[in-house]
Amino acid sequence: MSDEVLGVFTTTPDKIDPEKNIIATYYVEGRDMSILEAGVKIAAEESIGTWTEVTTATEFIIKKLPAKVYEYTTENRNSGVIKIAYPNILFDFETGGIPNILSIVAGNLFGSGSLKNVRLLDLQFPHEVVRTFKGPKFGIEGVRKLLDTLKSGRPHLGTIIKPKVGLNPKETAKVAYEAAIGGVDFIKDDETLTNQKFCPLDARVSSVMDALDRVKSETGRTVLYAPNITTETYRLLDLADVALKHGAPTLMVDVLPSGFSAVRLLAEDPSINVPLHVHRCMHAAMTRNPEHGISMMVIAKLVRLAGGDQLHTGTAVGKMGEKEKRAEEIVSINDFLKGKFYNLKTTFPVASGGIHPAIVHLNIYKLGKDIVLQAGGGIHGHPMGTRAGAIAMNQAIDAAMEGVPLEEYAKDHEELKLAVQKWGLRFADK
Ligand code: CAP
Ligand code: MG
Repeated sequence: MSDEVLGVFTTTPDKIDPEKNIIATYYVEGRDMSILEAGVKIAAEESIGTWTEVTTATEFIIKKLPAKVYEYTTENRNSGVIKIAYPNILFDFETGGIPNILSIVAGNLFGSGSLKNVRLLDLQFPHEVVRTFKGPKFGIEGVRKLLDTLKSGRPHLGTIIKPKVGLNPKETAKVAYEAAIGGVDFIKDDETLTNQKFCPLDARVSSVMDALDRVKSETGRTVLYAPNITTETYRLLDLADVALKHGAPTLMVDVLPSGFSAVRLLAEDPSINVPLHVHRCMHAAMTRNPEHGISMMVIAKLVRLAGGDQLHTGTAVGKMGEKEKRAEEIVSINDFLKGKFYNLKTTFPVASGGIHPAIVHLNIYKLGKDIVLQAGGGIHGHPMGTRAGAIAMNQAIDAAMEGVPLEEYAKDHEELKLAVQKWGLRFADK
């Protein structure tokens, strides 16, 4: 690699203003090249370079647009972590939005023949970028206000209607009613249910909302329902209209199959004034390999920019994810979602997948109280049915909030006792 190329695409940390650049951190494994050279391959390909020098570059291009490697640590001879600064001027934040950002910081580099592996670990955004986004309309505080849990600060209890597909609208509403009477705060469709013939969206939302209205008049409690409106982009607002017309108090979308722009389209539409629940199915295709892909932290940052009010980030213990490093990574993602991000509202982290009463304590202990704990099987699989399943989950949350050990609490709480008898005190995935 020539000194000239190194001169264009590298610099020192003191020359980098984080307000004038998007900072990307990558794990990189080059093929027969140093970690610095591997970083330069990325910086060049994703800003102004190609495989050879071209005769068409102008002074403006060479002076203003190159991305620059400004920090790197070598782990082995060919692998390490690098930081690249992409100058703001390289992007079209106003009209290009997240697609343009991703085409640059997470684009061709993944296919580069010079790199054996590359993983986008983190993105740091300057204010100039963040202020072009509206972010979540509700955030944790807004969702808590709807459910009147601001004062108690307890975790929200959610459920996913199970089986994940196949129930008709009336059957779905019956399960929703039982879960709501049992005490859940939030009910959602599963990620694979949208508008199938056996359970059309309009009839489903109207039946479920009738059931939840009944719960409201019988108990005074508000329970939220998020129908899944994941679809082709050009149909998204139509499906949102259908769901809202039938009273949906929240909407759900699968962000990776539909794209970050789907979330943003819903979040920034002035006629949609309900929280957005964001499911992350498909994420593990990118997030799971520690040496290649895109981290969940990056996905979480983009979802918050796009306007997701609730986002699945995983369980400290449950059925999904890699057990060993789960909690630590999730805690840092959840801290980002709950923390300050310029003027954007927060995003409520959702822990879902294999949750049942006996693992509630550990999840709250590791992930905190600002969490939506969702149980599908862990509610509808209760030996006495859905209502008792919801009661048992709430008993487990109460026990954790009061600092009483679960086994102790289960002694005089029948539903919890039965749940523990069925699932034991083990983790769902052991
Ligand atoms: C949970 C769930 C969620 C996964 C997603 C399911 O159901 O509905 O989609 O948890 O995982 O179908 O598995 P159960 P993540 O409560 O019955 O397990 O949030 O980690 O992406
Ligand atoms: Mg699911």
